[in-house]
Amino acid sequence: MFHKKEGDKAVKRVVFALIIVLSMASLADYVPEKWNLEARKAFADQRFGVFIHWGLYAAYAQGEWYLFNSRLNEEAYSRMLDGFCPSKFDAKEWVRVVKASGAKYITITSRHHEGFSLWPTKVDDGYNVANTPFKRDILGELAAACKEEGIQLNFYYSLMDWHRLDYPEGSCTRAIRGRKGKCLNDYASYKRFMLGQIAELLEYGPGNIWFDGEWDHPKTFDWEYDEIYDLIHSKKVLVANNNHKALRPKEDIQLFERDLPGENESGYSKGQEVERFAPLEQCDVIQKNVWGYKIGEENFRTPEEICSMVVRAAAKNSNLLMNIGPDASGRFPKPAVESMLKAGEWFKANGEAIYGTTGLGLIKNSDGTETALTKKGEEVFKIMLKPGSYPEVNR
Ligand code: FHN
Repeated sequence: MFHKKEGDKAVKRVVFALIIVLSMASLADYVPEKWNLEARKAFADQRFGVFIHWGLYAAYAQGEWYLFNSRLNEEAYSRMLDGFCPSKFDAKEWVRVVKASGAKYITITSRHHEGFSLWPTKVDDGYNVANTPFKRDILGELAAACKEEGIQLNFYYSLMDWHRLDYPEGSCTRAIRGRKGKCLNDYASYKRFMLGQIAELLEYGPGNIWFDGEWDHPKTFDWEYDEIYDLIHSKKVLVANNNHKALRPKEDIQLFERDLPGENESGYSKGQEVERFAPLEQCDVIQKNVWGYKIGEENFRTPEEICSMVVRAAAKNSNLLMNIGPDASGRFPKPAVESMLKAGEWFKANGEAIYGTTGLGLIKNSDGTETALTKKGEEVFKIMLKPGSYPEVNR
């Protein structure tokens, strides 16, 4: 006997399976267009970029996870909106330092997990720079300065949100005080908001949108990326997602957090296959152990370290995205600037062995040194790496 209820259930199951299969088929059928392949190549050729983590958290000077770590109530934390006034912010000066360091692009946190936006977005509840005493469009000024100097600008965008109540609570967001019992858990509304913000960001002409925070939800959570990625691709902009997973179709750049591709140094990329046909990017920190500015943390990378990290990444066919966290005044910390400018001198003399090259591998020598191999055209560069020294390029 076939009951109607069971029949309905079976139909539902078949429809559900069909939806999954069809959505997988549409992803699997994805073939990157010509502009996309060219943009991927141009991105990979740059080899060295500067990451910037900046938001309200800079005013607290305790790193970008301060809201979470301090266990402050979100409502209390967000009052810093009235205290955000980085009087020394100068986009041209940032770009001058980035360019002189030998880096070719900037990726800035347009909005980190705390939920505060660095541009006067029209689609949020006012949690953005327009409602601070500073008022200025930080991303707009930076985009203009980058354009003037031929530096590409990309936008980090947090999927996870500690401020908005429509964001569906996940493993980490559950711990944010002040949200309990208030969450609407309305992904349709949250996705509309993200699409609105991303559309605004695309108007600044970025090279890529760099997502982060997917890991707040289990694998089964459907972020409905298709619509988001299609919007980004429609403006000929690349997609990157720091989900610590293998690349999915429509994702253009594989990311490695504090980790040389294939080495799982930070523990985020265990068993992760390294893409052979997509650009790779390793991100890391200049102020050790933290992305957003932390007062009192004086452990900054030396120029020798920065150059060696770029060389090691290049040997692995990857870019390196070195992070700087500007302070509450809007300035890059002085030791970061000093290291970056010195690194720039090395790139001026040796950039040929880095930019536009293909990585041929990293050999670990028995005496603790390493030999990095890169190639441009027919020319192979052998780069010797010794701890504490600048890399030495041999042809
Ligand atoms: O939680 C963030 C962290 O603050 C930082 O933005 C890094 C950059 O790769 N990503 C996240 C951790 O995966």
